[in-house]
Amino acid sequence: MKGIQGVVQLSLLVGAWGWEYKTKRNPAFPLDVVDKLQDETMPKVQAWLDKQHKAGKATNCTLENAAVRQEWSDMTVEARQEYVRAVLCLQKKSPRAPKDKVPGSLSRFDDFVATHMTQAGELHGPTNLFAAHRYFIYVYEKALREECGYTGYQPYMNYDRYVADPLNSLLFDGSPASMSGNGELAPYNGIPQPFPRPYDRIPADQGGGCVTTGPFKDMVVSLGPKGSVVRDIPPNPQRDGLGSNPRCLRRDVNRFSVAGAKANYTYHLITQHNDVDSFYNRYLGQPQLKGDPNPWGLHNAGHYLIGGDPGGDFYCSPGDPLFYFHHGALDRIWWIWQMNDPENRINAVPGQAMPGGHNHGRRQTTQPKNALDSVIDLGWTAPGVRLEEMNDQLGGLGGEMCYIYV
Ligand SMILES: *[C@@H]1O[C@H](CO)[C@@H](O)[C@H](O)[C@H]1NC(C)=O
Ligand SMILES: *[C@@H]1O[C@H](CO)[C@@H](O)[C@H](O)[C@H]1NC(C)=O
Ligand SMILES: [Cu+2]
Repeated sequence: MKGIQGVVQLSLLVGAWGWEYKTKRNPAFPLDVVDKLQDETMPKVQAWLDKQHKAGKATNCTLENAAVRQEWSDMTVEARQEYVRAVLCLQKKSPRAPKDKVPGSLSRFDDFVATHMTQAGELHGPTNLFAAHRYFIYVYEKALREECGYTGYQPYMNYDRYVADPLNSLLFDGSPASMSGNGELAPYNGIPQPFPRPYDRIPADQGGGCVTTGPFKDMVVSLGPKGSVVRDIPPNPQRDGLGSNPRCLRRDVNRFSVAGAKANYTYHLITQHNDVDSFYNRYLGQPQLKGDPNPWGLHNAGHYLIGGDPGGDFYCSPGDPLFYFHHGALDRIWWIWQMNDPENRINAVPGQAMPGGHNHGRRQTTQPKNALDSVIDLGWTAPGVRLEEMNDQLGGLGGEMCYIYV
């Protein structure tokens, strides 16, 4: 108790919430509006946890023992290299996916890509999108830790830090402590978007071809393609994309895309959408905001920052290891939104009021009345869990889910 109370009071005195006792932020990046909003939200998180504990729930998860997911550029060089090593390790471990069905999975890393492909409906219906991706990232983080000895947690990216000059950032500069750089220039036609012209596509940027720098320059992409927009990728030998199709990692680090994920967009998303369906729709960029020059929505803006192959392929996107940074970022944003009104938002599930929303994309033939009771099924990757457990990252799964973002 003593530790955290001390920090809280000290921080309140100086008018800011920091988690300095656990992690240092990189002073090269002044806090943006979303960082500030997150810091302002922390007392609400503490109050919510106190209330949960009084009610006898999630008794072992506290802000003191919660795992901490950091922004990539806030991590030390050593921590970034340790993370990179863990991902490379997962890419060398033997796959567990059934060989007959998924011959294209060449490693444990690929197992997750294959899961995202085969369970696409499970992961992407409106009721499931947030919670199922939370679970997906959690299970991946667990594999890095338990199978590859990683001692940290899954990093996320704060898009705003990579808007102006991504290729000279700590994420993409191609150094050994980066996640590798851009692909070589290989022009393609941009990424189609469901908006009226001139917003009907995100233009291509300066990449699109094979990645040639950094730790993932020799990475072998095997699964897919299945829904890619990048040219010149050899087709997969299986129609379902699960066959083996070894090729290079292609990337287009796309500034036109990430322009739609500047901090002001995220701030607007979190603060101007009280009900879960409008939050969900804005997250997906629907409908286009009046006069918005980058209307892609946070979800697409972040995905196509790392467009290419497999990053820009709806099914195979986790095949670019940056997928987990992007969905981590979205998970953080959802968490900040939830925690700004936990009583009303922690168990607010999108899509239940949308036409067909509750059943959209789901395989279960009998739907429970309440979406909270539905089961997130990641196939052979992880045990099924009730959706409600994933809504609570500070106490779900009997306290196993217990992490914060800083
Ligand atoms: C965010 O700021 C940009 C200018 O940098 C502006 O064009 C855009 O409309 C803003 N978006 C929102 C949602 O405020
Ligand atoms: C809380 O207890 C659960 C179940 O025993 C365990 O899995 C989890 O790691 C614990 N959480 C913390 C933060 O100690
Ligand atoms: Cu997905």
